[in-house]
Amino acid sequence: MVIYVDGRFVPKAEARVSVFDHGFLYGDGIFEGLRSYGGRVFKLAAHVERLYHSAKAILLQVPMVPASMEQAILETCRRNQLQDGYIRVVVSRGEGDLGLDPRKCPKPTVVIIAGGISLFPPELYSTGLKVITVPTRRNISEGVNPRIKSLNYLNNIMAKLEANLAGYSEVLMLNHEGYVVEGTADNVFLVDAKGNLITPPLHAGILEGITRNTIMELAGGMGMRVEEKLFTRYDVYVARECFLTGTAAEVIPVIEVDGRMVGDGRPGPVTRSLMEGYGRLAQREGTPIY
Ligand code: PXG
Repeated sequence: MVIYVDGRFVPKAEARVSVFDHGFLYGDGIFEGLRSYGGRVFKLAAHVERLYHSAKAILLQVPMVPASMEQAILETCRRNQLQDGYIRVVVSRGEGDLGLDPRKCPKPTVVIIAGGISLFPPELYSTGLKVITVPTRRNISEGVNPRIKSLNYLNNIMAKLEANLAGYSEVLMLNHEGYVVEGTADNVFLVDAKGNLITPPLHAGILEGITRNTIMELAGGMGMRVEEKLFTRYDVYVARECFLTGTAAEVIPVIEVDGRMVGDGRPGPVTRSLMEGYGRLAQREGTPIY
């Protein structure tokens, strides 16, 4: 495996960043996670655009234009002969001193890793996930806005730890007002009693997931009514179906929340057709690596 580090391709064992890098010292940086399917990078332009938006929000100047970033991602995939894989792009504030002043970091660090994926076990896609809600709330938008895909994932990791302590592997996170907003690395959808697809709006304090946008388009194309609106745990308990979406997880059914069975406790028909539709799209679309 070779890794892109600041414009050079280096073997995995030699890929290093400084212990003075503010990405390491303070989580001062941003990232993206992409997938490739059959030698094509899925939603490349959308991920690169979100990376630059995250950078802008934290006043970080990525040291290349977006078109060069796309090329660097594709070149990293080529050098690793990637077919079906997971790609991580990280841009940090760079090396500075031990104070947190970003002015001491003259050069951002750019790392691109093209490798394998660690997914939910395949059987969970047919049986569905059991999740809980936890005490840790999603960051408020007036703090580190959840729309920024920052290197600060402690908020989500705390929620994951609480789930793990209770014997679960995924959670539904609530925002500071108690609305259901996200998984730890996934967006959330419901199918309500009328058969409408519902997902929290961006102003609830969520990452604008690229899979989320794809699923909303796909569902619209299948003639479903899609609404972005706030919902509570109660709405999830009485929903017909619930699922999570994300680049790594794709579409994964949720069949139990806080001990309440969702629907009949099995992945529902809407979830299953969206899982299928997403899979087909991912195999068909994407920027060719080769
Ligand atoms: N919400 C949060 C908080 C996320 O971190 C998503 C939603 C889904 O977004 P996309 O654009 O992927 O549909 C994410 C995804 C991983 C991984 O390896 C994914 C994310 C973060 C860390 C790891 O699955 N972000």
